[in-house]
Amino acid sequence: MDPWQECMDYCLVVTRDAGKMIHEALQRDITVMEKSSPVDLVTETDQKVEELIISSIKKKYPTHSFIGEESVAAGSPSILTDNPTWIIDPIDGTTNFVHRFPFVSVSIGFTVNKQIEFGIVYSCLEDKMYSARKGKGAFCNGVPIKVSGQRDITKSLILTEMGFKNDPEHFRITMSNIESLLSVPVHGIRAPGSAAVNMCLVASGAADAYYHIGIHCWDMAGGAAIITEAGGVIMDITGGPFDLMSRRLITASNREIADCIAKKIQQFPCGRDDMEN
Ligand code: 2AM
Ligand code: CA
Repeated sequence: MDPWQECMDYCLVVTRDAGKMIHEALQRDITVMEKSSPVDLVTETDQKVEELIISSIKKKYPTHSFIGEESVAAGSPSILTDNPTWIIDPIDGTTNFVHRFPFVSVSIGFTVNKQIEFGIVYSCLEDKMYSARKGKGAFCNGVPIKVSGQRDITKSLILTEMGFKNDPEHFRITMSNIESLLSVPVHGIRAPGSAAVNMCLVASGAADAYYHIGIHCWDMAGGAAIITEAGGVIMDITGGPFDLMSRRLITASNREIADCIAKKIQQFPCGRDDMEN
């Protein structure tokens, strides 16, 4: 008997309800607020969707823990413990949501003893429900998915994100990393705007790798389960083991491409989710 399957089944129901709420919000005017910078956006919908998800899950699993993007923004701690923990991004791709650019997702990862047990990413506008339970494979709308299998970086399509950065040195490194990879050369670089969707695009073979410095555990937790179960690799940008709280990752269809990216990119300090920054 799988103790966490029931949680996963319930997560699918809640994620679908969250997607419906996002769809409805897209029919109305969207009021945008700024968080840490003029390009760090949040809307009432981010907050309402997170409330819906957490209140629904809490009713059924009152002893479980939660790390949600908007709850952390409002002052809740983001410390990962051994307790069963739901790591939630109610809208991953808020800037896309604001512009109605079609990669907007709900991302939920579930950990026990700090290990990811399952992940769900619902790309709402595409109506693609990605899911993965540890040891049981990755799926999109119930159909198995797997990574591309591409081993040659010169034939790869790579995803990253490149928002404005307050620190000019971080900005310079982000841009120069893109230049180094384009000069390999690779087939192309894309920035779809939702970290969770990016991981699912690699998991389903539509792209060969994704790297990012400066994201958060709620952007990565759901997708990490999906990429692993789809046969891909996920690691730290140094090439070491992936750390959910480290705010950075390289994920790829295989180790060769991941290692090539690790060699080509420079890092900059981005702090950790489990420390005051
Ligand atoms: P969000 O939409 O939940 O904020 C695009 O920039 C992708 O990176 C989105 O998934 C976005 O998540 C995520 N992201 C999270 N933190 C970021 C940061 N500090 N800078 C840039 N992107 C960030
Ligand atoms: Ca978000």
